[in-house]
Parts: sequence; C-alpha cells; structure tokens
Amino acid sequence: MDGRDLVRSVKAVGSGGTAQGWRTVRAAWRRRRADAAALPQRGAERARVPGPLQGVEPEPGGGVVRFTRSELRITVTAGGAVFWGWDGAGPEPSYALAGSSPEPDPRAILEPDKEGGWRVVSERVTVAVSLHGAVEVRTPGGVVLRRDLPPRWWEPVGGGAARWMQRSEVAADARFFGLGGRATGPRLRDGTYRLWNTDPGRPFGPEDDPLYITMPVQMVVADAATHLVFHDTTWDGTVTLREGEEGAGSGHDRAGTCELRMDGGPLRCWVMVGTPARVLHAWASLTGAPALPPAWALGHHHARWGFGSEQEVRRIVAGYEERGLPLDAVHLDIDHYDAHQVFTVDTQHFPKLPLLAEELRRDGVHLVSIVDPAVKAEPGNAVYDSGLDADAFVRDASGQLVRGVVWPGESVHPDFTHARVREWWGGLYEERLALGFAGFWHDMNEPTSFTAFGESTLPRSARHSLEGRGGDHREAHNVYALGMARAAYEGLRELVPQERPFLFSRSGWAGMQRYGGTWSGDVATGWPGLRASLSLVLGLGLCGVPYSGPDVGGFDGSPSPELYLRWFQLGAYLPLFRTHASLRAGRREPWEFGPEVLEHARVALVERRRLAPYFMTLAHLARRTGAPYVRPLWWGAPMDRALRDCEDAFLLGDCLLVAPVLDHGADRRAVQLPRGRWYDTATEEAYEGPAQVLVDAPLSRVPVLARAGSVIPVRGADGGLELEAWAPARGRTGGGLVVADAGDGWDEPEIERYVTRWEGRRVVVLRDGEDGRTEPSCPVRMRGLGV
Ligand code: NBV
Repeated sequence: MDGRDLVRSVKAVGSGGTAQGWRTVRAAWRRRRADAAALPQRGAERARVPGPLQGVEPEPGGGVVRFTRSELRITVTAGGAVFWGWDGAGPEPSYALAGSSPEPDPRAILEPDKEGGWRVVSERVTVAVSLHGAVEVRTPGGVVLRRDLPPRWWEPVGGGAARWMQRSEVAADARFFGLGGRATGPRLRDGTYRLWNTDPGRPFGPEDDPLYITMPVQMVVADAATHLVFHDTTWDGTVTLREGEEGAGSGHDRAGTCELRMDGGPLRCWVMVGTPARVLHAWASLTGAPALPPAWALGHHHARWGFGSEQEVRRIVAGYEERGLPLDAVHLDIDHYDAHQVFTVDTQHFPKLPLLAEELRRDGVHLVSIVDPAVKAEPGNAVYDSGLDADAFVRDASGQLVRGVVWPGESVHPDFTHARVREWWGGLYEERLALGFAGFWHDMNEPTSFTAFGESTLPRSARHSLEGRGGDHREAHNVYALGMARAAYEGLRELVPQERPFLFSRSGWAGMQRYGGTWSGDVATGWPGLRASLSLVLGLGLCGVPYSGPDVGGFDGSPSPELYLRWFQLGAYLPLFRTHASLRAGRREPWEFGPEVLEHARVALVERRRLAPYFMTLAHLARRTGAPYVRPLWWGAPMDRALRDCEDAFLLGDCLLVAPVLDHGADRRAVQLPRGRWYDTATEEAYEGPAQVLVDAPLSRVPVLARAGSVIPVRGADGGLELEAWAPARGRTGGGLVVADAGDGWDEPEIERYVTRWEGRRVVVLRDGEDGRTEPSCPVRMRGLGV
C-alpha cells in the first residue's frame, strides 16, 4: 500500500479529510516503519539440501530416512492418507487436522527400492525416496503420480524461520484444481498463486488473485489417478503451476510442474490417492466432516448492506410474501450495529429486534447476523472492556495493543489462536442469540484492517499465541478466520446445544468446513463475475468446503435484468443461495427487474424449495463422505479429457447436471455430457453421453439434466416427501439416496437407498432395506417414460 492507497483507505472508512483521518494516516505510516523494524532482519542466509541418503529406520506405517543434512519421516495412516515431513516435522500440531493424526497403518512396509533408494509400500500408494531425497508417489501398479525433487531450504545465519522451496512434476495430462477459493478456476492454469488470505479491497473479477480463502491444497487429476496434496504450513507462500503437454504419441511428453515456495513453517505434507470421491473422503476424514447446516439454511437468503431499519426489513419480507416468493433467511449487515461496533445494535433504527426476529420466524424466515472481528478500541465499549479483562487482543512485541482502522474506527483484534480468547469470543454470541439471530456471517476476518503496512491486514510483526507456542502474524494470518469460526462454532454448541450452528465465513483455511461454509465475498457485478462465482464454489468444494455460494447479482453496481436472472438461476442450484449487495449498489429483490424477471425468478425459487430434500440429502452425504454437493463434471469420470476441461457446468450430487447460462444473450448452450442417458428435465428429451449436445436455455430457465435411473427426493405439493424417479435406459438399473431430515437438531436420520429397474414394460422404484426390497412409503413420480 503506498501513501495514496492509505489515504484512500482512510477515506473509505469515513474519516477522510478530517483531522482524525489525517492523524490516522500519520500514525499508520509510523506503524509501518515500526513493523519493518520489529520483524527479525533476514540478513545472510545459508542454502541447504538434504544431501545423500545415510540410512533408514523402520517405524509403524513406514519409517525415517536419514540424509546427511536432513531426515524424512514417512507414515502411511489407517485411512490411506500418507504423511511425510522433513527435518523431524510430524503431523502435529496442525490447524487443519480435525483431531490428532490418524494411526499408522501397520501393514505399510519400508523396503529397498531401485538405485539405492527406499520405498514405503501400502495398499493404495507407494512412496519412494531416492538417494538424494526426491520423493515419488506411485500407484500400486507403479505409475508415478507426482515426483517431488529434493527440497531446498534457506536458513538465516542469525537464526529464525527457514524459507523453503519444493519443485514437483506431475503427469503430462494432469490438471490442477483447488488452492482454496480462486476466481480464475476451477482449472488452475499456468501462473503463480499466492497463499495469503486477502481482501482485494474492491469487488473482484476472475483476474484477482489471491482472495479471501487460500489453502495449500491441490487436487491433481490425471489418467493414472487423482491425488490431493496438502502442505501443512500456514505461512505466506506461492504456488507456481505449469500444466504439462502430451506429445500425442510421439513420446515427447512434457511433465506438468508445481513449484511451492514458503516463507517459513515445516516442510510436511499429506497425500491421498484414488478416485476424486475417495480422495475427498480421505481428506474429510483427516480434516473433519463438513458441518451440517440446518434445513432452513439450504433455502433462499436475502441480504443487503444498508437495509437501514426494521421497517425496511419488514417491507422486503412482505414483498416476498405478497408475491408468493419463498424466503428462508434475512441477513443484517453492519448497518444494524451501533456505530459499526460488533455485538451492538443501533436501537434507533432496530429498536425491537427480538420481536422482529420472532415475527419473521413465524413466517419461516430466520435472521442472520454479520459478525466482524475488529473491536472498537474505546474504553466504555463493553466488548473492548471485557476483551481487555480477558487479555484477548493481539499485541506487538513490546506488549502494546496492535491498533488498526476498520469500520468502527480505531480497532483491536482478538487473537483467535488462543483457546482462552476463543472461549471468551464464543460467549459473546449469547447477546446475538438473545436478539433472535439464528445464524452468523463472519466478515473482514482475513483479517482486514485498513491502515496497516503494505497490505490491509495486521502487521506481520504482531504477536499471536499460536496455542501457546508463540509466533507472529506471518504464521497466524492464514488461520485467523479459522480460529474465529472455531470460537463461534464451539461457543454456539455450548449456548444452544440442541441446534446445529449455522455459520459461514469470508476467510478460512484447510479444515474450515468443520465449522461451516463460506460465500464468494465481494464479487464484481458483470458476466465475468458470474463465471468467477461458479469457479469459487467448485474449487472450494474440491478443497473440502462443500457449502458456499455467491452474492447473487454481484456485490456492486446494478446488474442488467438478464445478468441478475442468470445469476439467480445459477444461485438456485448452489448450496448457499443468497442475494446480497453493497450499500451503494442497486436493488437485488427479484421484483426490481421487471415482471418477466420476477416470473422466472419465482420459478427458480419454487424449484429450489421443491429440491429442499435433495439439498438436505447432499448436505448429509457431504458430512458423511466429504463429497461436495457441487462437483465438476469429471467427478465420476476423471479420465474423460473433455469433461476435465469443462468449467461451465456442474453435477449437483449424483442425479443432476446443471448448465448455467454464463453469457449475455445466450438462449441455447452446449453441454458436455458424461457417459449414460441424460434427460432435459424441462422437456424430458433424452440425450446419450458421452457427447456434446446443444440444449435450449430460454430466459425462463437454465438447462438442468437428470441422470437416467436416478431417484431424487423432492418436496411434494402438500409439503411432504416425494420421490422423483427418472427412467433408467432399457435394460439398465439406477438408484438414489435419501436422507429425510427437515430439522435443525442432532438426530441421525438413516440413509435410505432406492433402486430403479425395468419390470416388463414398467419401471419400478424399490427401497433397498435390511429385510429386502420394499415399496417406498412416500409417493413416487416417474419421469422420462416417453422415450
Ligand atoms: O459489511 C459490509 C460488507 C459486506 O456487505 C460484504 O458482504 C463483505 O464482503 N463488508 C464486506 C465490508 C465492506 C466491504 C467494502
């Protein structure tokens, strides 16, 4: 941030031009200099590589391979995930892991490999180490999926964190996905991606990187197998990717490459190998099952920065009701706070929040509150005072509170890397619950602070507890929001033990799915923003975060009616379906874009409500298996090259294929179909995949195709459960899973399995139970029989 940016930032928080504003600017400059001085100088560095292999020491699950200047521990764990760490690094402590590291797999063995190397052989993967410390991940059949060249460290001569670099090669046909929420994906093309959670400070488009959620998690999809690799290091870093090139049989393949550079932290990683489904299952077993949202959170949410008053909220909710538009949640942004201060209410404009919440709840609408981490540094402010008592705020090396500027003005930030601070913060949600809020929306938690030091975050020299180990913001930054989510989740579990917490957070890190979901952040209004919002949902899903969605309509400006509608139609098929926009943006209510848009938006809303049991089933399956609701088309067929390169459509669970319209003026679009028969759900026309087909996409709907044979739980006209079954192709069978849960508690509904098959000229749907196959207990609607 240069001086001008700084001034702009201060103006953005509303103090521009005032004496107070200029004081803040000057103070920020002073602090910027202080930050640079407070960080240890790097000075001279010594480079190091592992050196030649000296010997090995078997251990359960693998063993330790010793080199002259380093050592490498390899452990295959019971779930099939493999860990390895250099320089004595073990799997713990880790912010990503859900609990302690899984047990070693006693069947894995360390044995000599060719050319003096060693290898750990297990059921699903072999990890081979060369004489100089190159590490290969091979399939059980011996195909190399990834080859890490020997790592290199640069150690400050005067002591301190070592930087390191790791180069890897992957198959020529491999494609990279993941790295958190990236607007440019889902396929990550050649380029450098930074690992530092960042508020871009303005509405972003596909060219903006990094964004709010970065993760050192790569999903690499290749013909030989899919693998997920996670470098468990929270520090700032970069990943430079270059896709390989196949020589079309000439033998001149060029491998894909990945170069990871980290400013510090242990060099350790986890690898999971198999099909995409297996890999994500292993990932969720390691980092935690995705939190299950309450049923209402799978409906439609409407938000806005600047409702401004209870009357306006009532007007909006009435607008939905009068027009027969389903609505499940309303979100209150920072304008409902008293002077932008978290955990307060502007009682002049929101005098009776509990009453409002109760009235809305009677109509099935839940209130969600934004929660910002910054606390106004002002004695007399109750949150500040109690935070001081709890010694909760981030300090610098001299013990002074670190002050920044955020919405409430001069602010301090809780240190969520301390268990005591998390407990204190979690307790503060009691105030929100008493006001009637049912869910929470974490914002500005990268963390963003406008006046700091080259970037809008806390100074790198700021001190954090890091669970008692002690360290600075360079190490704590990327897990700041993860700690905040944990604090809220654990606090809510205590405060309302009978209900599943509903929480979603702008920033986060590997493992954040344990506490809740996320949303796109401030996506720029425009067709590129629409495309970016799908990229984020798909990419996050492949990093284990299945619940997310965009600001429908984009965050800023005014979308054209067509763009708004196409965004709305996409949002209706994403886990978080929320309209939201900035203070100064145009309206986002469905009736603000003319009668035609209103009619089509109604269809999307009604369809979303009809699909509620399907979404709930997908949420349960995500929790049990780690599979995201929204999956790339290649999910079940990662070897299909055409599907691997297809980024503009997705699978919603196993049954549906959604092909949103992402281009202005389009009323037809090409859809790449995976193998099998697919029905256009609007026309019941059948298509046979694999193929590329052209389907109609009139303004009234986006193409949605159903897989032949699938059984989809839907909400019937009377509100009860119904099964929509799509005829399998002749001679084929099909099926589907149903988890009937319409609640917000902790009961464990069982998974019901259904099968479909032809019996003579009829298709039957049967429930597959312990005592054989039985008739379903709810109505079944057969579709696709006309083919
Ligand atoms: O709280 C105001 C906004 C919020 O509406 C948005 O969703 C967040 O991403 N917030 C960012 C802070 C200010 C943005 C300029």
